[in-house]
Amino acid sequence: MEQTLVLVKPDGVQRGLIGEIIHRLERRGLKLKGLKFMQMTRELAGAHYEAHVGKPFYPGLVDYITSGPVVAMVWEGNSAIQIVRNTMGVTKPVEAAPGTIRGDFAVEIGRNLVHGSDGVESAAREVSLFFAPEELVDWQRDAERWIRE
Ligand code: DAT
Ligand code: MG
Repeated sequence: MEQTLVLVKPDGVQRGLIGEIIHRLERRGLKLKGLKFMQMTRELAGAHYEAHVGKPFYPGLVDYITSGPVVAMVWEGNSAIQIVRNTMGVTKPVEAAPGTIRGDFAVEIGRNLVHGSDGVESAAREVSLFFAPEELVDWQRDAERWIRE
């Protein structure tokens, strides 16, 4: 079973899209494991985006992700990482398909609303950056058999 870290970025919070983004992941059939509303520090942003250190857009990226509160979540399910990525749409909103979060609500790469881990290793690393193990909830979803065979 995969887990993936999702962030509603500061633009998503400011634009009132927290509910919209959660709604889409919830309806898709993923299972919520943890959720917190928080202000990211520059230290956490640096750890989260360590793969981008040194790139030209890195300073702006850290400014943006720390510019206001975010919603951090862990979602679980088979193929959860790819399901979230496909529900988000591609990084550049101009190229994101209509029907995706970025394709429906965003226009610029520097305001692309949402983060989702891009692989098994980054997901494990990012989940542990934002959540202690005891902050992830074990629960049975009664609708499970109507979502998964
Ligand atoms: P994603 O958020 O789709 O996983 P990423 O991990 O490649 O994309 O990059 C992280 C964020 O950095 C991305 O959401 C927006 C920003 N970013 C990436 N490439 C960029 C670029 N060429 N110019 C400006 N911002 C960029
Ligand atoms: Mg990424």
